[in-house]
Amino acid sequence: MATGAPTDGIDESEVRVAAPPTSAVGVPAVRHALQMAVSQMGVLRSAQTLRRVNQKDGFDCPGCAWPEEERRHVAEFCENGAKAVAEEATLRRVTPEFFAAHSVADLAGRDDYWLGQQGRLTDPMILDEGATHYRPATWGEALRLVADELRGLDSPDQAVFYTSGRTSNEAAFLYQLMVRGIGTNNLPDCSNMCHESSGSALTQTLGVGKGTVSLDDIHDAELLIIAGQNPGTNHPRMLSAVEKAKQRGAVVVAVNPLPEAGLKRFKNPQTAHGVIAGGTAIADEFVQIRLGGDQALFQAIGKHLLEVEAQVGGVVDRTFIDEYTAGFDEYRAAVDQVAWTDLVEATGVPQTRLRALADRFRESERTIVCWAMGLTQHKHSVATLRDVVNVLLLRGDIGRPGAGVCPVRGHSNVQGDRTMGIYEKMPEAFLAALGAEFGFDPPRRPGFDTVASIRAMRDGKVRVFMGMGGNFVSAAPDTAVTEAALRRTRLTVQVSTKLNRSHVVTGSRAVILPTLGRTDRDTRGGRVQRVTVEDSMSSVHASRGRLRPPSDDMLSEVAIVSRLSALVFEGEPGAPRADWGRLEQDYAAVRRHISHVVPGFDRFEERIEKGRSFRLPNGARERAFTTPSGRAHFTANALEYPRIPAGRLLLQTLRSHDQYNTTIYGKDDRYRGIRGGRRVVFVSPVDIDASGLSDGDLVDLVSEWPGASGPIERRAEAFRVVAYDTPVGNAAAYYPETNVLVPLESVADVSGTPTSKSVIVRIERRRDPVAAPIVEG
Ligand SMILES: Nc1nc2c(c(=O)[nH]1)N[C@H]1C(S)=C(S)[C@@H](COP(=O)(O)OP(=O)(O)OC[C@H]3O[C@@H](n4cnc5c(=O)[nH]c(N)nc54)[C@H](O)[C@@H]3O)O[C@H]1N2
Ligand SMILES: Nc1nc2c(c(=O)[nH]1)N[C@H]1C(S)=C(S)[C@@H](COP(=O)(O)OP(=O)(O)OC[C@H]3O[C@@H](n4cnc5c(=O)[nH]c(N)nc54)[C@H](O)[C@@H]3O)O[C@H]1N2
Ligand SMILES: [Mo]
Repeated sequence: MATGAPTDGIDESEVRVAAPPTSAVGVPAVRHALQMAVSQMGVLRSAQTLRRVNQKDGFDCPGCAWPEEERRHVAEFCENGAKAVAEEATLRRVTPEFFAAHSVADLAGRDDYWLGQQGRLTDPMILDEGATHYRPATWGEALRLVADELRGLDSPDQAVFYTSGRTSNEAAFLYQLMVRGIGTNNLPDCSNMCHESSGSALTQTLGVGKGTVSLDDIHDAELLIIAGQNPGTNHPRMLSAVEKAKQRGAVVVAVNPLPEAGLKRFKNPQTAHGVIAGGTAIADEFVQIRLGGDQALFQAIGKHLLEVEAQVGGVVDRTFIDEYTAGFDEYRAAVDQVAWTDLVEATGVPQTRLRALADRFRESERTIVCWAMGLTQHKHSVATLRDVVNVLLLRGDIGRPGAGVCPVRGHSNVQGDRTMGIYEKMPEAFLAALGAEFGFDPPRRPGFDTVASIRAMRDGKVRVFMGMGGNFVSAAPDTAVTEAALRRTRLTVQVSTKLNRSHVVTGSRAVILPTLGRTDRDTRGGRVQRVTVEDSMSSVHASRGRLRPPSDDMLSEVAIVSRLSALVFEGEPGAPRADWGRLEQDYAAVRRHISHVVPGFDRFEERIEKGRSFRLPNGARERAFTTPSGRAHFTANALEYPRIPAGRLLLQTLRSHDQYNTTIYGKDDRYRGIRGGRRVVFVSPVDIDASGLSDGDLVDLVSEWPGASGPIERRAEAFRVVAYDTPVGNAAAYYPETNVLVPLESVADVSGTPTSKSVIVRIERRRDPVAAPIVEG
């Protein structure tokens, strides 16, 4: 069976490669975003919609979780936010007629780009057992089908309930209530594939699995480290904050295997300086690190700081360490033992440069480390992030203005969903409060995370898969295994805004429940309802859509969960006691429940009135560490880094500039000089030479993973080799095309996150080089 997006007839001979640009954003970005918006929404709707992004009383941008500046200019413009909005607010529609014209097999033969371009889903659809086509259904019939299947389970653990990070706080809270009411904690989410390593490391060391800084802290930092993150594409609004810090004298260091354009120079489209002059140089220093070398980098910094401390003193913040932390001696002993030769080998950075970088920490009174997927998606990610924390603790850089940890979240409400209880192992205090509020007994057995869910489905232990947003099939690792796993279930249910692969790789039966997005007006109980979200810096605010929904018969996520819950719990004695009919009509009633269950949400309704926002409590920020000991913890971590076998490369799978995770906006990656194709693999010219390849060759990528009887191979076909500035031995290619290569078994220690940034591959030549002209950049 073919898996993943189809690969027949792929022709990347049209791919154009040019030298990557040396700056990001600026006027071309604005032009590009407007073109995409107008093609999806038309001129009028584009103007109306883009004006309201992230404005007070407007809607929260579905693009990313970076917080808004307090004083927002009209149209704080971000190219990729505008693209995310345009995708959702598109005027294209996927109607029952569309499903009548396209069989599921036909749809399965299209790629993610084509599927996403068809537009917004408008009607509940059912795929009956053995049917070739989805058929339209009423809400009543579709929800009844799902409820009956859930009520018929032998055990509640035979169902799995996934969540992606766009779901509002209100919907997420009701969803986890429904799931726990059914009797399981099987609540995998996109975070398991994303920042789970951050949560694991920070909870253990600082007592809170979230960042400790605010936007003001970013502005006030003296030293900003941006490691394993490509903000020019994935968090463009972050660059405005970094620009402000730079204007106040901050030093910025980018740590990345790739010289990403957005880290070099930022042309702020809001300012004359950005538009007319050359923009702001972002990184004062670019550390081109080997994939997976970051733990070594931070150990090197800690080692140098402690060496200088031993020689001349005055480096570490002794008062802070004594008063607030534990484990310092163990940490010191551990870094004392690591050899500089190993640190240099792991990072690919000379010792003198490592020491010079450490001196920047010594010279800075306020340091912030920002990171994203480059640090979280490795086998040793949790240890890496613990070593980041170690260095900040040495200098007392936690819980003081202008300093701290800044894991930069992905989806716009991924952090809020977790706060609301979307987690397979919520702490007892939360479960107890939930049970008390709704008069039932929530299950205490930990549930499945994403990888455990796939394993359970693969092994035939799951009958129902439900997705609250997202695109599980394409986002999850090991595409062939994941697809086969989902096909073993009896029912797959997707609550979605847009068509994607998860609608065409199904259980024996499938249901599509179309839902409202952030930009849509949500009228319930005669009033336009608001929802709330939490950004990457723990700030909660309301979001209200304004656009007319794609069809009049659509339901919000809150309404879908409420109605489904009412059907599932009908006549069930031990079910949560909730007035589902009321909750569906009045989201303030949902918020009232949240304020009783979730810490930090007291006076919830009042605090989000009139576009206001409030910050959730964060002990680490106040140096009131909520670890069991009440202290922040240094940790001693054995040094790990990837060893690459001879003749192999270490592949990272990452995002292009024209995609939002599995949603593909277009086939260009402007900031890396790529146009017209996505099946490219970036390889160092040294490795290209050494393997007898040439730039422009067409190759297969083959990943290798040890199996019981010899290595197991996974293949991604037909990629064009692009000579690129990446460390020798490292390569890069886009996700989700390469997810087929990521073994399900390959996960991060502790957090269980798939190791999407370190896949061992070999490259096999397919045929003669495609003639790919180099265009002028
Ligand atoms: N436009 C747009 N915005 C998005 C998204 C999107 O797809 N499109 N996705 C959203 C989501 S869910 C997320 S999680 C974020 C993702 O935001 P990012 O984490 O920026 O996304 P990636 O493309 O995975 O980029 C990883 C970066 O880390 C670097 N890197 C890879 N491995 C290593 C390593 O071992 N060490 C170091 N130091 N660097 C490394 C890569 O070269 C790349 O620059 O963005 C969010 N925002
Ligand atoms: N190889 C590899 N794999 C990865 C990654 C990687 O870097 N490399 N990154 C991982 C990361 S960081 C993440 S976060 C995951 C992303 O995994 P997911 O969150 O599952 O994937 P998305 O592509 O963001 O989901 C897009 C779909 O969400 C639906 N949607 C959009 N908005 C809404 C909404 O408001 N409500 C509802 N109900 N549905 C909506 C649409 O139907 C759309 O098709 O992928 C992970 N997978
Ligand atoms: Mo993510």
